Amino acid sequence: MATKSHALPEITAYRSVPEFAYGRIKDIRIRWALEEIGQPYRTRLIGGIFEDKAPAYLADQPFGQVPVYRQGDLILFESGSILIHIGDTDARLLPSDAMGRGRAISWMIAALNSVEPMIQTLVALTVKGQGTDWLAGAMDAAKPFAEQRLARLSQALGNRDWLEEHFSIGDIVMIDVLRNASPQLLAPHPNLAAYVARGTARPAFQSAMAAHLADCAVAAPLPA
Ligand SMILES: N[C@@H](CCC(=O)N[C@@H](CS)C(=O)NCC(=O)O)C(=O)O
Repeated sequence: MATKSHALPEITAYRSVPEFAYGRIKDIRIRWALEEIGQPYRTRLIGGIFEDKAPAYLADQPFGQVPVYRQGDLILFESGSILIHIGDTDARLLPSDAMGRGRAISWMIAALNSVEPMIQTLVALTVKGQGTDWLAGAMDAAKPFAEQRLARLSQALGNRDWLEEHFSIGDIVMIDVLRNASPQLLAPHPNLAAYVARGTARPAFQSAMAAHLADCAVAAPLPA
């Protein structure tokens, strides 16, 4: 399990992002987990999302993305890996028994690997395809994959509050992923819409989002 360190955790975040990404950057997942367990942290702002990243940043995050987590000598990248580390310090986020821990991590990886790519593809197409003649066809091709994953997820969640008996890092990532699904995509699954509403109503999410938005501005559009 995690080494206890008394150093204050630091996470990276952007100073500015384009409008479509405002309130949707993945440092929110980490802030949310830290807020859930009352762990104070500090933020290191690294500029704009599309600015070149300094070599020192690329040494910490090879893809130049947010978030990076630093605590003492420990430097982690990838939101999933960071959440397992934080979860290992507090069973309210990640149960310590093998079954509970494994199930929560399975859900978190399912969110990252089986659900997020489908939804992210639709978001990327919508952003990049605005005003093009290929957008409608590309959306028609990509949407069934997202619809199928959401239908399966809805079935698995059923009428439970959380993916397993207790709230965990699996719910943090799954809810954050589902926040990016369009209302039309969620509409056939009222239990998923309610699940997102339940998660984002948690005081820890609200505090995380407020802190995130306080750090981050909408970037001015690039000159034409
Ligand atoms: N798999 C990474 C994804 C991180 C990610 O997509 N970060 C975005 C912001 S939400 C970013 O920094 N994008 C800039 C880029 O990819 O250059 C994680 O979960 O940490």
